[in-house]
Amino acid sequence: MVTSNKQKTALITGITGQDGSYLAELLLEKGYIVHGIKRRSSSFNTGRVDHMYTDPHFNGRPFYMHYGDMTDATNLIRLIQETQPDEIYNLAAQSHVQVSFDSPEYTADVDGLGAMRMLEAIRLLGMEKKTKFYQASTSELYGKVQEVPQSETTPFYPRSPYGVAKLYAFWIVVNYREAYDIYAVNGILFNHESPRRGETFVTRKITRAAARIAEGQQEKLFLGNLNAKRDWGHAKDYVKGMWLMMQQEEPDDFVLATGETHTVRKMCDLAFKHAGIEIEWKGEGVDEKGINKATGKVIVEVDPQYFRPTEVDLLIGDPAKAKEKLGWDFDYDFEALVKEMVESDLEEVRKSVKV
Ligand code: NDP
Ligand code: GDR
Repeated sequence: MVTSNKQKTALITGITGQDGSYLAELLLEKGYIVHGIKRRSSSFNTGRVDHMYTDPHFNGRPFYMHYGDMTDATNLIRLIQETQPDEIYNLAAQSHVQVSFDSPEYTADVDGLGAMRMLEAIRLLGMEKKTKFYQASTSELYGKVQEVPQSETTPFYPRSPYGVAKLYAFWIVVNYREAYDIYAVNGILFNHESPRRGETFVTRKITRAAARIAEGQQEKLFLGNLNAKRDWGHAKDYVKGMWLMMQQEEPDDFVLATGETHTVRKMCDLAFKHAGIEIEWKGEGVDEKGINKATGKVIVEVDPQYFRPTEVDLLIGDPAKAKEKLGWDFDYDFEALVKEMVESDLEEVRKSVKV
């Protein structure tokens, strides 16, 4: 592998996920050598990053993938030793909050201990002065509402095994920073979405269904809690913030958010509107139904199987510190985000219908 002295090397865990794919693009554009860790799977799981080998814009740029897993410490140590990264972005996680109630031990292992394994590898290899570490922390740490808007000083009160696992990761980052002087940071990121968002997260589930219903490919959409409020931004904007956090004089933790919050119901209204459907809401609680105003057909129903044992009711972040100290800001507002996601899903549905 030919490398110039100035060229930085990054290692991204979770590169095949939504954020990993956008971050890899950003770093390749900035001239980094990018290494990513992917999991062995019985089917293809690299759909979000394959274009980095084939798209002429990226083709020829130094992009390498390695097999690995956050539960496998020796594998992680070897990969860090072999790739000698200047910056590690730890994005790998069992990232679905509802799934974490079904798989709490696995979630703790990957999301909590996984972060510690990476930090411990840096220490074991004596790379404390060379390698910076970014941890994908989350607004789920805030959980039960303590204050709004939530900032770096708001107390944590996680409400799921996912949130609790990420709490361990948050504090192990702080501890390794203080104990071993590692440049290690937490990005406390509020929900961020995109056309690459996994299909079981609520925004993508809604935009996909809106497109499919508009094109006559689906009758109804079943959702859980319509009253939950989230601060939704665009993943492309948020990976820029991750990079900025790694370029500072001193390591520190930052919130990235838009400062606006919307209910799941509002997200539905907007997505369906972009797909050409106006929704009218009737009923309450589990009997609440979203009706297509033009046809009178029920298109959204509440299904209690999607309710969580404990819910995070309201998230709204205060990104003032990131704006001031990092110069970070976002380009996409909520409306632009939803529009892009619906348009992308409409295109996908229309393509699949033609085949
Ligand atoms: P995704 O679910 O899209 O991606 C998760 C990535 O982690 C995938 O590449 C996945 O691999 C990988 N992964 C899962 N388990 C393991 C494992 N055991 N070993 C190695 N890799 C594994 O998440 P996002 O891109 O949305 O999020 C990135 C990170 O940011 C996550 O840590 C998430 O918890 C956190 N976060 C996300 C926010 C958001 O709104 N998106 C907000 C705040 C934090 P595979 O593709 O094979 O499944
Ligand atoms: P979240 O995202 O739990 O905030 O975690 P998700 O999109 O799963 O849920 C958002 C809210 O919508 C409600 N909801 C539904 N959720 C899903 N998935 N499916 C449904 O059918 C449905 N109906 C209503 C949920 O109850 C919830 O209140 C995301 C993940 O990316 C985490 O990894 C990340 O840390 C946080 O965002 C910030």
